[in-house]
Amino acid sequence: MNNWDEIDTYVREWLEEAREKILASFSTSIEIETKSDRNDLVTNIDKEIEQFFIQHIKNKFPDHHILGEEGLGEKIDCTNGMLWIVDPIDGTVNFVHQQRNFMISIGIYENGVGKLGYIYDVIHKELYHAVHGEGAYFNDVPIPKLTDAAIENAIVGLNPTWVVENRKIDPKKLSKLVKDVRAIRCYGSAALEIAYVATGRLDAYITMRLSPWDFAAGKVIIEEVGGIMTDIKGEPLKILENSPVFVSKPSLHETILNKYLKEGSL
Ligand code: 2AM
Ligand code: CA
Ligand code: CA
Ligand code: CA
Repeated sequence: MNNWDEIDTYVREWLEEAREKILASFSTSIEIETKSDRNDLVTNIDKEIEQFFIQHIKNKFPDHHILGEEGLGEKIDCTNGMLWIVDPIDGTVNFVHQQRNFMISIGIYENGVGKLGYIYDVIHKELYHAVHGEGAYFNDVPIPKLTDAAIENAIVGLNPTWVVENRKIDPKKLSKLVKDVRAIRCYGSAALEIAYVATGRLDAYITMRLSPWDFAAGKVIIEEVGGIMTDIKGEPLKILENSPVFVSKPSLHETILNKYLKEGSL
């Protein structure tokens, strides 16, 4: 039996310490490298913060497993036991260019079930978190269950990358969606956008290319407020696999899926 309160206390302590490190890094010269393409960046700070969490987790919970974006954790191929899924900086391009609009994202899973989720907005000092079965919180205030929104009143998080020619989706499908909704927003941090759906600032978020560390924490949070997170076919996500991700208020999820995303919906 795990002591969730004990884990929660440590996570909060480490998030604060990580925040201090990130803020201090703004007055240093940051080393930036590209990863898969020129829009995919990593810095020495991403690596340092990941290493910081790994060291603390290993020290306090030696039998827990850790998957981190920068690969400093373990190679994980099964969900047995306790698994921490860590994105030290989600929104690295924003971190580098804007020094805002990035998050620390930590999902804690037990035998494949999301138990705790933390998304921390370092700059605003705002914590989104959820405890499986108990609810989700914004700065420790309970987040109300999501109510529905009509498509014409909806604000949808979507990167314009997916509305121009691309290899993942027919751009015509998404351009119809862009025309029908009230507004589109693109923040450049998947964790932030999922947290925004959970708190009703966005009604839905669609993206074609996420990894487990981008959505692990968000999934725990969104499900606690009655939101739905699937791939763009409406299939459940597998926690260790890369996938397109579609997260939304409940009935809007069905509407967008049937009217815009499914095969033959045009
Ligand atoms: P990251 O900043 O941790 O890499 C940007 O639109 C969002 O998508 C960010 O949350 C970013 O996470 C994530 N993302 C996932 N894979 C990406 C990739 N290959 N290139 C750029 N961003 C990626
Ligand atoms: Ca990255
Ligand atoms: Ca990420
Ligand atoms: Ca990252």
